[in-house]
Amino acid sequence: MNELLQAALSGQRRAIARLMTLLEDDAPGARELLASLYAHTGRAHLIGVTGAPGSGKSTLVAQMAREYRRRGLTVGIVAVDPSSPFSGGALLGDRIRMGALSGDGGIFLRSMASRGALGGLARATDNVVSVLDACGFQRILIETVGAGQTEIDIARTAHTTLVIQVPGMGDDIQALKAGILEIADILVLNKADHEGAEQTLAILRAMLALRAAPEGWPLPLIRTVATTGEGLPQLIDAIEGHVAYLCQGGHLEAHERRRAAWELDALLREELLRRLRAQVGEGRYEEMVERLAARQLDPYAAANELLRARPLP
Ligand SMILES: Nc1nc2c(ncn2[C@@H]2O[C@H](COP(=O)(O)OP(=O)(O)OP(=O)(O)O)[C@@H](O)[C@H]2O)c(=O)[nH]1
Ligand SMILES: [Mg+2]
Repeated sequence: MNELLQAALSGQRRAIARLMTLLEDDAPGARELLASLYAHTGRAHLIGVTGAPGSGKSTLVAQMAREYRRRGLTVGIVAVDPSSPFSGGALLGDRIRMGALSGDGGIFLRSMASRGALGGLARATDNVVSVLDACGFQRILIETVGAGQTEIDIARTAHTTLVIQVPGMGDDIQALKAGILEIADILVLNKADHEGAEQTLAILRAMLALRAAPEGWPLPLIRTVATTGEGLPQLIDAIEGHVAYLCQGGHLEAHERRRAAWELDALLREELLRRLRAQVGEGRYEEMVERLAARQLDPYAAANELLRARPLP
């Protein structure tokens, strides 16, 4: 087996980081590495943490890591969109360091820039998660800013998805209406020390009560103060409850099948598109885009024409 892979699997931190970088850059040999890696994955429990900018995700993730370490579990952390400029939040790495967890070999943190990841952020995240999983980290926390597609993609990756809400009406409740409840396995009201927390809690409870009676997993609502660690044992208990739930009755297998199909479809879509575009030629493709933009064609007609197109002689 590849030396670097061996070193990473035996827990050498520099090797783990280097392996992640190779995969991120899609360096020569990356595909083979990923293939060897894959056989070692499938043991970690993946936990997605999503919510609006500044809702306290990084602070919460640092506290979750601390609580898991107390319980003797190792933790990998992936920060997909570290601190948006407008929230005033610190980088997750800073929070981990502040929490004096950085010297702990049972924690591995990787930050990912959302720009420029080859093959898209979701795939890059999957690769980092695979490395952490293969290297034996038992719980993997994935922080993403709730901003549409990314959070949905991460929810597909994660076994357990936490949706973070904060006190206050308006946008937060709008986000819930926009279907975020569908991806949540656990709802968290963070900043429960803020004014209006009780009111928001009441609204959230009412919304949960209004939902069609869920079969199986009853979506829990946990209140936390990430800055002090209040509510963290309850949050980790809820996550572990979900782990236990998934392990019964084939839920985990169903989740893995959905995820596998989704990953395969994503790769096929990309490759088929690449082949089709190569076949029709960039010129004709661009021409079709122009005609579409000029409303000379509708999207279905344009797609059909390209699908029927034969390579130019
Ligand atoms: N009062 C209070 N402040 C909190 C709480 N949780 C987080 N904060 C503060 O809220 C700010 C943003 O926290 P972050 O953890 O950086 O939030 P984030 O969601 O990771 O932010 P982005 O990654 O930038 O989207 C920081 O100043 C935190 O100290 C909480 O429960 N109560
Ligand atoms: Mg953050």
